This record gives sequence, structure tokens and C-alpha cells, in this order.
Amino acid sequence: MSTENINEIPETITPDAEYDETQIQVLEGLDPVRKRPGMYIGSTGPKGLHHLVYEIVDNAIDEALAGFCTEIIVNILPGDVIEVSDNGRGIPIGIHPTEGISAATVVYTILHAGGKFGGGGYKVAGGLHGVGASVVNALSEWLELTVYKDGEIHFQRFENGGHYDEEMKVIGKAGSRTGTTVKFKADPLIFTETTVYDYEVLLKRLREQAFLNAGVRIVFSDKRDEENIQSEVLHYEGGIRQFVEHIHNVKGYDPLSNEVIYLSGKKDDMTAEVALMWNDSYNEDVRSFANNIHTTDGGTHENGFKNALTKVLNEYGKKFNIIKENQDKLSGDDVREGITAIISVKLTDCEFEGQTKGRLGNPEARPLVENMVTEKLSYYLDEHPQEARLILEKTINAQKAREAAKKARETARRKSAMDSASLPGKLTDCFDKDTTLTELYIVEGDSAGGTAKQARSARYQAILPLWGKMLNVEKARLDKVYTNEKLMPVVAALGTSIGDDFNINKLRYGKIVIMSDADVDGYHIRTLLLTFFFRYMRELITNGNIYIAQPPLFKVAKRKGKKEQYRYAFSEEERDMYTREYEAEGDGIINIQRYKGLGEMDPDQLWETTMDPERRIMLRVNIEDAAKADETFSILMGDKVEPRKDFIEKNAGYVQNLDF
Ligand code: TSJ
Repeated sequence: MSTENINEIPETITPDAEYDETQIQVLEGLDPVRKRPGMYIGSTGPKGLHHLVYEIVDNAIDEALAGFCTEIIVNILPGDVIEVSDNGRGIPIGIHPTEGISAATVVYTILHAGGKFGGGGYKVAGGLHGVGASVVNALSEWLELTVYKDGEIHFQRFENGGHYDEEMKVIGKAGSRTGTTVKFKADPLIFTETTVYDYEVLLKRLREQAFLNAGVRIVFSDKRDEENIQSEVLHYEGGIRQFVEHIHNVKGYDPLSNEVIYLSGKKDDMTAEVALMWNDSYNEDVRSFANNIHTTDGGTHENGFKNALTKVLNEYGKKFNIIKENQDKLSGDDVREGITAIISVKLTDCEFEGQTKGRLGNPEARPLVENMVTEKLSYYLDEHPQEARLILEKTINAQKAREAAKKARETARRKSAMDSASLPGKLTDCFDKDTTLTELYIVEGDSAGGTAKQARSARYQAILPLWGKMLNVEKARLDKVYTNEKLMPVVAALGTSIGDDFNINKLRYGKIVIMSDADVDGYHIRTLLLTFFFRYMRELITNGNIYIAQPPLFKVAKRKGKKEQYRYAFSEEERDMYTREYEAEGDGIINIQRYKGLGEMDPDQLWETTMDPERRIMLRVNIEDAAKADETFSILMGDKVEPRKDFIEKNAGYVQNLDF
């Protein structure tokens, strides 16, 4: 998300007569943001909406990191107004040397006027830091800034994307209090989909920031419902060490040894921190951050960590003859099986690469992390021989399992090569082979499978009904997946193979559609499949091949004599809306049919509502959806009772809405 040079694009603006000079300046400054919001905050959907809060909070966190602020208060107020306060120095309010207005006003009305004014500014700047305030202002219906500084309270209000009638003014005495408070309402003209915040989404991100910035205290409250205020204090003196512990607790993992390994180092203006711990699962959870921004696609810092980890464990194993002369080296996958790790680097300037800017590109970050981890982890192992032995044993077990899996895979491949076509017997294939057209519907149960077979377009839609008992992928390794009755047909039908052997060029269908019922079993099947794709065929998700079909829940029909009109409803609200509309028309008998499952629809209905590319609605699964499924799966399938109970209690509302 680069905002470089945007304010230099010439914009021709015809000033309204009533605007004075400062306002024209504001228009020139912020107009591009309102014209193309996506360029600044990614989207105007829920993701972009939540991004506004992060932008403001990031500024307060910078003040905390600079050592001038100890507490940040974040409130969601009635009407989905956001209020962020800190007890820092307060944004400078003096007249800006070149702009001639208050420096704070500059921050809010001119693009790219962030952080770096007055004094030294901040060392660490990532993403939109410092730029964010004006972007948030541009996209707000209104925004109020209060600065407590030099014994006075300074205040300014902006409206309709950064316009103001009055300059910054003193509205009272502050005494010794200092700090900055920002209150804003996202503009519904921009965020047309929704301006309602999701507490859990904000909580997750704020907690992450509290972990990444050890010692920062964030008090987060949802005060929208005065009768039911939720509040959480996020304050972790242990920083990313506690982040690792938190992940283990949420997922219900047992740690291999009790202590989180924490490594850190500095070079020039850069810092690197790593916290890691192994657990009793077989999953790898490595998350990396650069200047507090989650690098979902890794990058140089993450590569440095992985290289160092593999190298150090192999060297240690050789040195103490735990890995024997004639034994293969441990691979990266071996050493990372069952690991939870957080990597956090802070650099003067971050370069983010890739389509979604999710990968760190700075070449200097690799040796920074690699050298630090090599040196400090070797030292740790030498100092902790007991832990070192446990880790080595765990990774050698992983290596053995992987070798066994490879053998099982080769046997499976030989076997499948022998039975002629090698496509699963349950698959009803389509005629076309062109993956820009072909679709595979994975359907729950034989009965729905039968309907789907009749409904489909035989030219480009294939149907694979799933059946058999669910496998606990959490505990099963790749070798087990290869002999699993439920998942093998999926693997065979897709043609790509899995894990290290995955090859997207062999994919037989461009779209893979999960079509399951809107009940608990359907939810389980979806979670299982998404978890499976997330762990073993992740590229299908990042490549956008996976979809979830949206069958209707109701048919609302009205009969008047021989004439029948009907509409399909995908939610209870829609059902009620259509019913009301029909009722309003007066005469006729209204009939509401509820579909308990796909099997209850006839093929024509299934085609027109759910499978016809011209009319259907499908959800494309993104990596966040799949990661969430993975987490849900770990909780539901793991052997810890507590996290499962928590999950079911938290999601009780959702489960109640389902049909048992
Ligand atoms: F950016 C913002 F307006 F969105 C925002 C900024 C929002 C919030 C909630 C807090 C802040 C903010 C900014 N808190 N503290 C500061 N500090 C400064 O801007 C500041 C103060 C003093 C000096 C100095 O050198 O004296 C320098 C800076 C950058």
C-alpha cells in the first residue's frame, strides 16, 4: 500500500466560492483518498473499515515505543464511533513552519505529513504510519481531535472527509495532563457495505500489537451496548514470549518443555526478536512481523530464521552424535514440525513485496535474523542440554515419520498406477478438460450427491460425494492422509498430489466447490476440508481455487389460483422480507418451504439456486478463512477439553441457529 507521490498527482479542483484558502488546500490534500479509497486502505469493505482503527492506534503505539506514553485506551462507542486516547506528549500544535497552520492540522489534512516533524520524529515507520491520520480523516463522516498539552486542552473538528470551519482552538485547562484523543465515525458514503466493527477482529489485532510491543498497555472496550460492556486489558511485559504461550493456550497444545526460547539482537538501526516453542502437535505455526505489520507471506526475515534453525539443529545433532554419521540431515520441515514461532523485526524502512504486499523484501533483514538466531540459539542449546535433547528427539521423530510417509506415498502411487484410470469410483467426472471451465463439486453424502449429479452441467461440472468417518488430521500425519478413505478420493480427483509433492499444474478443475448443508455436520465437513486444503494444498487457497456454495435456506412462494410466484431466501431476514412483500401485495396463499438439506431440493431447484454459474452465489475462500478453519479444527479435534469448551460456549449463538 504505497502512498508515495499520490499528493503530487495534479488534481484540478474548482474551488467553491465559500471556501477559504486553507480549505482549498484540504481538498487538494485529501480528495485523492476519497476518490480512490482502495489505494490507501486496501478496500472499502469490513477489512478497510477495521484498518482505520489500526492506523490511529499505530500512531499512539509509536508514541509509546518512543517512551512517552504508557497507556492507550480504545473504545467502540454507540453508533460505531471509535475513540483512541493516549497519555503521550500530545501531537505538536504549534504553527507548522512551511504550511502556516497548526502542525496537528497538517497531520490530519495533508497526505504524507506524518510523524516526522518536530524533534527527531520516530525511528520506526511501517505501512502507513504517520500517513494514516489524514487518510482516516478523509474517510470519516466526522473526526474530533483533542490534544492535552502545555496545560491546555486543544480541540478541532473535521467533517465530511477532512473539512473544517474552525482552526485548532483552546477549549479548557488540561492541568498536568498530556496526551492525544481521536474520535471518529467512518463515513457510510465510503464504507457502503458496513460501518459496524467486529469486536473480535479488533481485539485480535490489538492483542497482537500488545504482544509485539512488550509493556504497552492497551485497554480495549466495546461500549456500544450500555447494558453489556465488554472490556479487555492487553498488557504483556513478556512480549512475543507471551504471544507464543497464548497461541499454545488457544490451540490447547502441550509444550515440549516449559520455557519459551527467546532470542534477540541488534545491528545498526535494526532489531530482531524471535520467540519459539515446540509442542505435541504436528503443525507448523511460524508468524513473522516487520515494523509490527504481519508479513503473511514471510520474506527475508522469515527465511533467515528458517535457515538458521535448520543449520543450528543439524550442527548440534552432529556434534553430540544424536544424528549419526550415516543418517540424513534434518530438513526444514522436520525441525519445524510442531513449532510455534514469532519473528519480529524493526527496520528504518520496510519494503513489502508481492501482490498483497505480504512479504518483506529488505535483503538486510535476512542476515540480521539468520546471524542472530545462529549465534543465540547455539548458545541456548549449549546452556540447556536437557531441552536440546528433547528438541532433537522430536525433530528426528519427524524425520522418521516423513521417511515412512514417503514410502507409503510411493506404495500408494504404485497401487493407483496399476488400477487403470486411478480416479475415485465415486467421482462423476465432466467431459471438458479445460480448467478455465471445469468445476468439482464436493458434496456431502450420497443422497445430495445424486441430486447434484442430475442438476449439474455434465460438460464442465464434476461431482464427488464424500462419505465415511471423519479423520482426525490433527493427529494423523501425511502418511495417514494417504490411506484415509474420506480424503483420498479428493486428492485423486484433484490430481495435484499433496504436501511437498503438490503440483498445481496437474489440477484437473479450476474451481473446487464445497457444497454442504447448513447444519452442524455440514459445518464439520467444511472445517475438515478447509483445514485439509490449508495444511496440504495451501496453494489452492492462495490461488483462489476453493469456493463454498451457498444453497438457499427457504423458498417463499405465493399461489393465486394457478399462478405461482416464488423467491429463494438465503437467510431468515430475507425470508421475512420476501414474506412481507408478498403479504403487502394482498391476495394469494403464501407458503414457506424450509430446506433442511441439499437432498430436499429437486435437481432443477439445486441448479438454478446453487450451481448455475449465471445465477448462483459462491464464497471464494481466502487464506484467513482457511486459517480460521484450521484453528477451529485444532480446537475441536485436539485432546484438550478446556479450549473446546471455551469455543463451544463462545459460538453457542451460532450453533443454536443451526438445525440439529
Ligand atoms: F496520528 C494520529 F493523529 F492519529 C494520532 C496521533 C492518534 C493518536 C491516538 C495519538 C497520536 C499521537 C501522536 N500520540 N502522540 C503523538 N505524538 C506526537 O505526534 C509527537 C509529540 C511530540 C513530538 C516532539 O518531538 O516533541 C513529536 C511527535 C511526533
